Amino acid sequence: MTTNRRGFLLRSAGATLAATAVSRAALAGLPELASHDSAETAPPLQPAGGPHYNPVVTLNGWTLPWRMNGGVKEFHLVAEPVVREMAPGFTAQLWGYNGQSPGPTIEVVEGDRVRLFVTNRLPERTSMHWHGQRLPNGMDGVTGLTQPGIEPGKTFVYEFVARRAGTFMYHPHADEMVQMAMGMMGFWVTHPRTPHPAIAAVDRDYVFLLNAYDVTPGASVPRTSTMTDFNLWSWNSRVFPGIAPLVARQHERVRIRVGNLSMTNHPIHLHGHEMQVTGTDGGPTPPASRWPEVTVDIAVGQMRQMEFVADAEGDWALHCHKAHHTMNAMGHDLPNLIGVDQGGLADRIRKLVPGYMAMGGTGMGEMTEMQMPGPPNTAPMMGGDGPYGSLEMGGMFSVVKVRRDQAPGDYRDPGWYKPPAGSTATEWTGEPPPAASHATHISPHDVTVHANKPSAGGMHMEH
Ligand SMILES: [Cu+2]
Repeated sequence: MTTNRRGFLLRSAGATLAATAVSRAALAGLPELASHDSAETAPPLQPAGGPHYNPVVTLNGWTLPWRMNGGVKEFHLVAEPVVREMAPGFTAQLWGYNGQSPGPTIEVVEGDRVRLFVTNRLPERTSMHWHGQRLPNGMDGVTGLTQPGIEPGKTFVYEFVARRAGTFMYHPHADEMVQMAMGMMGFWVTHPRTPHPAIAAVDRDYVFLLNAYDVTPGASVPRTSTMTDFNLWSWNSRVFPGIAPLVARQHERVRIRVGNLSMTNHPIHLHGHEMQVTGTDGGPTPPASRWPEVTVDIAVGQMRQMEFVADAEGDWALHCHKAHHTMNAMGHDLPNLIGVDQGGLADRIRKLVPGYMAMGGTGMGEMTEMQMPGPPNTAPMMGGDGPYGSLEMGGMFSVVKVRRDQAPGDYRDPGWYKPPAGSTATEWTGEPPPAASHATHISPHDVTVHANKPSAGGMHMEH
């Protein structure tokens, strides 16, 4: 049985799970299959019964309901093809769990005995690895090493005690290159059972995974053999402007937990505040070892939990600092034409590369305003309309929205920040600066154009 999104929202809003009252016969079967078909951020799933914890919020995702069965928390994950809206106007055909990529977040308490049913609805075998967990070797989910693969149509059962509080993830250990490039991954949070000296109570606790895809503009299925040259850099399989904001009430303590299952590192940069790394997938960092950062680099296969006090009101950018990772599909493999008189140049290149469009002669910002057309089902190269025009961003970018009047526990987008009068950068209207003494002129012959590049990420468009 599939729980639709409306049903899920109603259940989580009621802070109770229907799963607590199931018949004995039902408990002998698989847990009810919960599925989620929306890319909106679901409200946090409040724990039914004790112990209490402040649940996490999965950006553009949701948390998997469970049922109690004889003192064991039971979850049901289904590996299956999914359709993911990665940004408005762009939908990808991925593989994921329970209707989405990434799969739902699993949230438990230290000491919980957990039973996880994993059903395979993919055309090839898979397995599930519980990244970072202390567990019996045979539950570690490495195909061929600790278990046979889960063949299509089959269900495996994993069971272990969540021994260590912290930040974890799950992903297949089977045909990894294909299955992770197709979006198979999910988040796992184990809350401490009793207060832990190195794990602070926080007011907001956000989680997301860093992932990347290579989808040819106009297509919808990722190329899985790509090693480094991805063209969609995403958080929870979403690209800006499709990534939800992280909302906080002023002075709240905020934790952001991030895991990296892409193929390169991502320096995650927060504006206007200082963060501390309070934990990794190896556990909480000792408080005496912490130092302030405004950019935290997250290497491949690593997780970092960062914390800060949201004491400055405003709309603060949170993004990967690799500039190519805040661009969407069509921004790659372009010649730099800044300062170039392009008269006739594009026509000449078009003879070599049908459908070629040039980067703008003053940079690429101008192109976001032109709303350069791409093939159908292509994320805009960069964009996102803010209160002052285009943000000229794509990919791994979002906004931390800190508001004095945001109610505790309210995760709704408060809209754009309205700064106090006189506190915003404005145009100088006094005497203009002297004109530049000389201007650089670049001739078209100085520009390198790779006419033989395949069209994977470039702006080679068919008309
Ligand atoms: Cu990055």
